[in-house]
Amino acid sequence: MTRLITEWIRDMKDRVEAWDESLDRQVGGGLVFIAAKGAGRSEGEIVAAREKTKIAVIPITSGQGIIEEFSRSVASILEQMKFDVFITKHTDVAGIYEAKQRDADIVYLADDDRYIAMNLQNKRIGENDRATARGYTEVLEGMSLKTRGEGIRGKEVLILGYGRVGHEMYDYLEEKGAGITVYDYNEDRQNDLRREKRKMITSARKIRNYSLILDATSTGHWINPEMLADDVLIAAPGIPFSLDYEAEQKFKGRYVHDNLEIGTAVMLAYALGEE
Ligand code: 2YJ
Repeated sequence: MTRLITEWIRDMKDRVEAWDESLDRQVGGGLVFIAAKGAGRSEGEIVAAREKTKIAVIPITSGQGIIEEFSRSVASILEQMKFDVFITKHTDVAGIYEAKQRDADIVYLADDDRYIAMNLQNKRIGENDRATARGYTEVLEGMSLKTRGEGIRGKEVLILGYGRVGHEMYDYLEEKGAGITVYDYNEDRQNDLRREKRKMITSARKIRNYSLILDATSTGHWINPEMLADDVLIAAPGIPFSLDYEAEQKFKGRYVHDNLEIGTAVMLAYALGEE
């Protein structure tokens, strides 16, 4: 799994508003819309929760420790969704205690393995892998509706990368009734796919044959323009971003990629209480 580095998120708090607007233009809805869709809720429920939900972001020092700007970036995404957010002064267990003392309803916390939003009132948890997979599947569907006037039900979608997020994408695409093919260069994962009798391609040259792609790989910059169909749409949570510089230029407007925003937004929709 990719550990975020400060460089990738440094200016997030200054860019999140513009990013949200560009998401809206490309997908037909911004962060709140995607959060609601990804968690199977209505936008109204999220809007109504703003007034009564206080969120604490707790820096966690375990493992490789604090990532400078991580808590600030998470907070800025939740603020962009117009929620009341604070970052605890204390870290770790003392931070959880502080959050509770200051009346937080939901806490956000991440170590090197898991990133979760936990509702202290009702025990609901928004988990980042699932939230990211579902949010980005909705992004792909939104892009497809916007540019082609059709959703992804009955269409073939290629998942790149069969790790934790790739698996979650598979389950959600199945729920949505899409056809699914997976590409992973790792032989152990190819064997898993064979065992599970799931459709796959093992040659990166075949990626060109697909016009809907969900990318959950973390190699970075391994896709060049010749590897993609001209009309491709790509929803790509994998970090670092898979497209190389030329592909990024050529396919501008045909992909959505972020470093933290969509997963964080969908986690909130999962963690919120029932109406
Ligand atoms: O609190 C902090 O500053 C750090 N403990 C944050 C750690 C963030 N964790 C990661 O980057 C992990 N790779 C998990 C993120 C899951 C993204 N899918």
